[in-house]
Amino acid sequence: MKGGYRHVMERTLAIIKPDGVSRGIIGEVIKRLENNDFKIAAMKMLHLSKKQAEGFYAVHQGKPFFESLTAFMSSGPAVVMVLEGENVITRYRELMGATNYKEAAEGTIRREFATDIEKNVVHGSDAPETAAFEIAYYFNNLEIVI
Ligand code: IDP
Ligand code: MG
Repeated sequence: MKGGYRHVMERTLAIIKPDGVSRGIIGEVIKRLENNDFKIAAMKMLHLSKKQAEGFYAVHQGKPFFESLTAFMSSGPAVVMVLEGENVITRYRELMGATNYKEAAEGTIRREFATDIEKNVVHGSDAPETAAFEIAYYFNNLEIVI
């Protein structure tokens, strides 16, 4: 393994959350994806029901923020995307920044646009297993075009 760097082709699930859509920063997020060489393999807009948001965030069931988070995620339309590329899970999480925008690195999407620890504009899968579950939650194979 040259240089100790593993080249891993991956897919990840990205969401522009309802706060990002309602504040008119869909284009801003997509511009950053394109500028940073992320390949968009699938994309659509949808408005989750409360139940659908609870299913998507089932891993957080029982946490104090679960009720509020799933209400927020079902409060309006969101843009869901599949991104594909080498180490895309980590690379996209770096572009997003930390969950809490106050702790997010300078220049990240959350640092620049989030208004709240909950309303933090974007979602990204955190591991290959969660990415597979999350992609299948929104897309079938015919909808993933590369
Ligand atoms: P992540 O989106 O950076 O992976 P997670 O811990 O998976 O962060 O949490 C999922 C989402 O739940 C966050 O993006 C944020 O919207 C919300 N959230 C996480 N922690 C808190 C909290 O302490 N208070 C309120 N909302 C939170
Ligand atoms: Mg997460």
